[in-house]
Amino acid sequence: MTPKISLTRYLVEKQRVADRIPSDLRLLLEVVARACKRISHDVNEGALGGVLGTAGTDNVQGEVQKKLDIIANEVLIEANEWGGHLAAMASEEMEGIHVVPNRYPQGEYLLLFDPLDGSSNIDVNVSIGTIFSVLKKAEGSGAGVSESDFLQAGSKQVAAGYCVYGPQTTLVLTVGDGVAMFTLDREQGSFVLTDEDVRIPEDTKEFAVNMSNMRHWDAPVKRYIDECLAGKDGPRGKDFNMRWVASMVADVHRILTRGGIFLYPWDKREPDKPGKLRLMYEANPMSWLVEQAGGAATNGKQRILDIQPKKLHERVAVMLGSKNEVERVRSYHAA
Ligand code: P6P
Repeated sequence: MTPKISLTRYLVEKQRVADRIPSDLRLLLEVVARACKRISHDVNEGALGGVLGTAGTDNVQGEVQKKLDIIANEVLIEANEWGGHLAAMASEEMEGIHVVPNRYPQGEYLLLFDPLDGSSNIDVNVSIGTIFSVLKKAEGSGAGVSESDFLQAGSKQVAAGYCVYGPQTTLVLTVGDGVAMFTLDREQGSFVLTDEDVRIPEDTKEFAVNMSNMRHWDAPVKRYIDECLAGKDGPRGKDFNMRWVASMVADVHRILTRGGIFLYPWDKREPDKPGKLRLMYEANPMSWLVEQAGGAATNGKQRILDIQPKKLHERVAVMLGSKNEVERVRSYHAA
């Protein structure tokens, strides 16, 4: 029987053969994985754990916080404070950065996360997830840490991933040489390697977008979706299927698993905002995972990973997934 490769063994072997994972980064990734196991447990308790519903507060984005948003954020903060691998953390749920307290040693890594993405789905028992991105303080940035240390393009990430809490709890990770998936073995209490070379098909017949926003889109996005809807009698010459979970982690996991294109474009409801999704802890980690699996990710005008962030919580339009479809959408923006 093929031996089960645990996340720990995978990281140790990746460290030994590829020298891609220095010890502090390996510790960081194992700590994040353990935090995701704890979040998975809390999510799975649902009503039995009294964790459903709202917390009665809004987050920095002005969105109503769910109890589990706050729980997940606290689990990640507490798990990562003491290890000595991090300088600071940033979260969708916190306005400013969280600097590692002086009572603990500080490391060189910066951890960003959306602790529980898709939380509007919690109360209706639909898949949600934790998204994380790892940066390093720039060489020579000196002692201390500030928000400006985080403002690095997505191409500077040293690790990125998510944990989807669905029928399975699955951790998906890249450190820059491909994408691996690990499924939580609840009997062993460990993540087990279940796909070590995730590849996205370059073509697809499946798009993911919130169609209710169609009247608000820019012409290039409307053209792309209209052509998909026209099916085999239209310019694409093939029929398309549509999926929209309204949980980015679930939609991206489907695309990493069987292909597809995900779109959350700019729309004229809030014209001053480039998009709904956040660059630093949603679009960047997901875009790196997708590119590492052979896909592509654009904001319509440029590669998402090339965007130089100006603010920690800035938003971005996102079109990512099967390479040839993303390229088509990008070309419509350039037309
Ligand atoms: P809408 C969840 O709130 C989220 O940030 C993403 O996970 C998801 O793709 C999107 O928003 C859903 O947005 O407008 O369709 O509810």
